Amino acid sequence: MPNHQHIDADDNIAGGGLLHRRVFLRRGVAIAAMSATGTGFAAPLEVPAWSKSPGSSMSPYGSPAPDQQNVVRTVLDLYPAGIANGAGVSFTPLEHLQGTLTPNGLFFERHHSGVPEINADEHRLVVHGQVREARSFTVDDLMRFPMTSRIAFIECAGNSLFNSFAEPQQRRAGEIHGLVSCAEWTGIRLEDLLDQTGVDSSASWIIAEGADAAKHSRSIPMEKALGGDALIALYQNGERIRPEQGYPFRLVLPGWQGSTQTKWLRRLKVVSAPVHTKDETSKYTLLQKDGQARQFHFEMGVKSVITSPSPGVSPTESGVYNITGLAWSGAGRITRVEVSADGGQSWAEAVLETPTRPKALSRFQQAWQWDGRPTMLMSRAYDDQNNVQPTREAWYEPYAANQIFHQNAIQVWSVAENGEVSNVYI
Ligand SMILES: Nc1nc2c(c(=O)[nH]1)N[C@H]1C(S)=C(S)[C@@H](COP(=O)(O)O)O[C@H]1N2
Ligand SMILES: [Mo]
Repeated sequence: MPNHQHIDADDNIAGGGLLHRRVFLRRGVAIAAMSATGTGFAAPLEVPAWSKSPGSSMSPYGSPAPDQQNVVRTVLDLYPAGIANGAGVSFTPLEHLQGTLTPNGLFFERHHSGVPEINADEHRLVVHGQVREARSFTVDDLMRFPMTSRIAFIECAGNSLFNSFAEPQQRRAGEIHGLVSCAEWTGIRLEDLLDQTGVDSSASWIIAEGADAAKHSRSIPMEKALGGDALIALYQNGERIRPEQGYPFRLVLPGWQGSTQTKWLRRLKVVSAPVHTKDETSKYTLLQKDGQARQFHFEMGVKSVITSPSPGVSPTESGVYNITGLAWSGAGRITRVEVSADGGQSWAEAVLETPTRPKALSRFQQAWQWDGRPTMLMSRAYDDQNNVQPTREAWYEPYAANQIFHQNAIQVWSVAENGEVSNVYI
């Protein structure tokens, strides 16, 4: 490429051909041509078409960047159309996201009977049962309470169930592990609400029922309800909670099974024993080897997953890469994440982004120089309650072969010579 540069006498700032750096600016064209190798920068900077006239006007509500059409949830209807509409899941595309908060439009969904169209003016929250005074609250009533904000993940008990299959399923990171999302929830402390009705001393559980056709219902121990972190959430990342997440409000129980966090909440009944609803007997129980099913296993286990590299997010050539991923624990705070790039023979402590918050997603980073040979990448998380993420084999130990819930085993990504990443069991 022709390069009409000229070196002035005062460009020489030292002997041996050392030049003032301004010559680099003059040599812009040559350097731009070199930038294919990653060493150049463009100068002089051309003025692109989009900079030559004013852009579009302000908008009442923003939208995602234009090249993000593939950054969407993967929707999985669990039944054929017409059988049980709206019963299914949609997965957060974890491999496309950074940071630790999930954009509201990409928060995963799990509905047992679709998203009800609730008229918020007519919707009520009834608190009754073993209380001093039963009450019915409108949305406006609830809006008058003092509000608390808390960053918390929600994870479906069925998250990662694809790794319970006998053969490893070839799906993207989010399509295996994306039934977890994290938001800043704002609402009323459940404790403050129950203070309004009073709770009998004989009461020890609360039934939380939703207004959807499934009447999703769970029995919640009183200790969690009064424990300080339980919320009736009206806001999600600052805006009113989305219809998919439970508009006009939902229960948020940080660290617990998603299933316990009743959306479209319409009733809290204070009782003295769990009521064994369909949602805590036919589902969300953990079948053991001995044929017994463990009920009321609420806390989500310590877990992590590498989101890059991952299937579809492949290294292209040997060189230095930044491995990144997410870690979380329903028991508390992530204290350590280790990464292995040799199939678990050796581990390095990854860098955790701080602050790490209890019962919220944490992000880890790990520099990696890939030599271009096949290898296996894994991550292992630790929390402040002395829990360690198990291997798949160790995780399975107590369970029957078809047990799928609370799958928090170490994910192994195999990297092939051509950089392709796949899901493997070791
Ligand atoms: N009313 C009602 N609440 C519900 C559900 C439901 O189907 N109906 N699904 C539960 C399950 S199983 C999960 S994992 C979470 C999912 O919350 P999300 O859709 O906001 O991600 O909501 C829980 N609360
Ligand atoms: Mo769930």
